[in-house]
Amino acid sequence: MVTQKQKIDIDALLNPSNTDFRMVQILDEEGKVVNPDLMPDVSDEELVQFMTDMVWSRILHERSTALNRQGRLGFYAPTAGQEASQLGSIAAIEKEDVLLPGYRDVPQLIKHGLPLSQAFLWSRGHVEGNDYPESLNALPPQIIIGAQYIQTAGVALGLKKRGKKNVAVTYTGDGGSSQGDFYEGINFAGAFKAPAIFFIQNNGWAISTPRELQTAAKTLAQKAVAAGIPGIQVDGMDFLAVYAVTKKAREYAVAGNGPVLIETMTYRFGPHTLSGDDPTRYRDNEVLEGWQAKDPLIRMRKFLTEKGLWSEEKENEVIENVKEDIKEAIKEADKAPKQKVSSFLKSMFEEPTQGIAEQIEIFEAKENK
Ligand SMILES: Cc1ncc(C[n+]2csc(CCOP(=O)(O)OP(=O)(O)O)c2C)c(N)n1
Repeated sequence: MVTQKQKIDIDALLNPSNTDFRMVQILDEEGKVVNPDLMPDVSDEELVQFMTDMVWSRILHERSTALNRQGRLGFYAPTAGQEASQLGSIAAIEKEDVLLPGYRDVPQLIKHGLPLSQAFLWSRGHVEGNDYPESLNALPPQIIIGAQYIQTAGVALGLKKRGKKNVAVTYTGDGGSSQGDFYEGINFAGAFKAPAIFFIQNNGWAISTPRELQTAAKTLAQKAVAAGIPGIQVDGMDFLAVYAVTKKAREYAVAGNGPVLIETMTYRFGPHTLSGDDPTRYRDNEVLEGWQAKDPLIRMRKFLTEKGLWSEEKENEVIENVKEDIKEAIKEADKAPKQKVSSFLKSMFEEPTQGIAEQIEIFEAKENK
């Protein structure tokens, strides 16, 4: 009998045939519907709200940049380019769901219920920026890359154990998807079927490290395979696609099936943060221009204008309202008492530990001099 000799073909292993990580898109760059089957069931009012949210975020970005340059804001991580990824996902999330954002995810946090004045205080490093209203189901933005993935797995398991029909939602970047915490978070949530939605906002860069050097993986969505959970890649410049995919992922998680990993293909138009990063030193202007043509606001504007739901006047009205809200919020933030080290220490524990209590005493003595 002739037996077929088995061989180990490592190259073949690189091409798993059971996975499809093609990018989900509904609206193309021209604002044309390319995938009508996937169109979410939303009203005209909702469509207008989606565009309003993105304009709001773009203006908030522009004003935050100016306020930072004037010394009136502190830390700021630019959001321009990521509006569809950020606002499209949060629009599909319920207020009772728990949000665990990263430092670039302040727009989602505000949409989830954080007063704008507190977002500004957070930027200034003021302790009151982290004193959240009881009704806000969120943690403050995480600065440690990837750490929020672990917290999300735990929060999601807690929701499940309490029998809640809610999800925990988190975001990291392409850089964050290389961290140990990332793998631990998705693995744990998968093992315990915890209702979590894990976003990787692939904006092309982790400071100056390009996506190509981040990993040999073809997509970041496929990292879900090893954790035994679904992974999906979506056009992160297409609000409707991000919204539709997030809605489906939420339904899946709430039904008890476990977590979902979503990679949004987006781009950071500006610098990494306003703390000294200069992207012209490491990236090609032509590539940036290519992505600017994919601007999520442009395609949604075209789509809605065609439908007779949007106009220049409407957009200007939204812009004026946003600018007014921002002025008011800065005024409100300015009213906060001067930042004290003792306030930070006091906010750490309900009952301060002995060491903290001693430090509070030392700092209060200095502050009261
Ligand atoms: C554990 C950890 N290592 C390093 C840093 C410094 N750091 C801040 S942002 C950043 C890059 C993150 O890139 P990415 O995850 O792609 O997110 P993006 O900023 O592009 O949204 C790094 C390395 C950090 N904050 N935490």
